[in-house]
Amino acid sequence: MGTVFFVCTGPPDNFRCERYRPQAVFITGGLMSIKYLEEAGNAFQFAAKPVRFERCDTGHINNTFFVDCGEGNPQYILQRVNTDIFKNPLELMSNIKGVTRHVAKKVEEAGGNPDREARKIIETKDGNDYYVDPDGRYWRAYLEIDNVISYNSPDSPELFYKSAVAFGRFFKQLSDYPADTLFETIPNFHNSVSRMNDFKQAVSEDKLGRAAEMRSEIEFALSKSDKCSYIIDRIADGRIKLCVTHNDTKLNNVLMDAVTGEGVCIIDLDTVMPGSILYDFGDAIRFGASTAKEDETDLDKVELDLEMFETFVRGFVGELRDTMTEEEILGLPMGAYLMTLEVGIRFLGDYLNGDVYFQIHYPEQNRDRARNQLKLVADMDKKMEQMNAIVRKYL
Ligand code: GN1
Ligand code: MG
Repeated sequence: MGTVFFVCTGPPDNFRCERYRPQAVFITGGLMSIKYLEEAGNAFQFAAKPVRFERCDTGHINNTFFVDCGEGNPQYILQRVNTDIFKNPLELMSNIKGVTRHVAKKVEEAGGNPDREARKIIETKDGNDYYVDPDGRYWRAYLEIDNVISYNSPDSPELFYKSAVAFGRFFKQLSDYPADTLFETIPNFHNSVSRMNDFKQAVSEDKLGRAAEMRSEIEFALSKSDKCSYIIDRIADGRIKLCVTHNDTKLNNVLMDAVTGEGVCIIDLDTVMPGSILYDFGDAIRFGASTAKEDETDLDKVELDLEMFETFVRGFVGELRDTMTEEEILGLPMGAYLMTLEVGIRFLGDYLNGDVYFQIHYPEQNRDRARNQLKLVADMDKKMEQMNAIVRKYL
């Protein structure tokens, strides 16, 4: 395991994120194999033929591999897109192409390095954005960025602050992007009302008879139904703007410089769509300002850290002061609340549906994730006044 592919440099204790930790090494014909991985690896315009693939286990949707093309060559990311979820991969890729080009241009104008500060799509040898394997599955590739770390939990407020600045900057870079040219890769992605309706349906169908075991969590979630329309009502009447948003602003979607700790590049652009800034703020809080990881099973460990909350507000609002309206700043706590509730009921709904959406690494993982997120919601209920007081300081 010692010589497996690492893109980070620095002391070993910096490899805090599993993204860069060799959990499972996939050498074709070795430990495990994924059908057509090697063919896919050979289809793209990489600097040399891949010598090793390493699986990245962090994401819950696509299958992601780090590709090592040998000493002295750049490294790449190869992904098999989950087309059960992203039903139109061509539209998906068209979004990503447009957005990455736009960000690259902004980086260049600011005198930065677009290969490092923007995701770079690698084309196939025949000039496409995608390789389609003989089973009809879609693969894509990106240039990997070196000397970066992706964190699964922020180990200091400073780091979380830097991630807030990075997400704020990304939002700003896309503020003049023609939103109407973006496809909705997953319709109603952060429409909490429709998420709640899906959840209710999963409860009433109770396909695997799991609802009885989850009765108290289900009741708790359902009791929050009337809060779900907070953001969409405000978008509908214009109090909150519809802009281009990332929609999956987990801390591990910012690559941070291994030396300076500054945010380098925002990744995972599958869900870049028109949305509200409250979504991006909220999702970042539910993931990064929790005192525990998303699937921590000791619920006593799961709380909202108000210091981290304020740190993120400072970085995010600081970066977006000129763009955000008072209504949006005041709505940030509800953004955090709803994004946490939403993913809680998505995990729980998926558990009831038989784990058909999120990838799991053990049978009850979606149940555990759901309990964790709903515990965080309960803690936010208690801390809402404090959150409101914090954001008012930044008006
Ligand atoms: C999924 O695959 P990943 O980890 O980037 C999900 C997000 C959830 C997240 C929960 C397309 O993201 O919406 O917030 O899991 N992405 C999709 O960790 O559904
Ligand atoms: Mg994602």
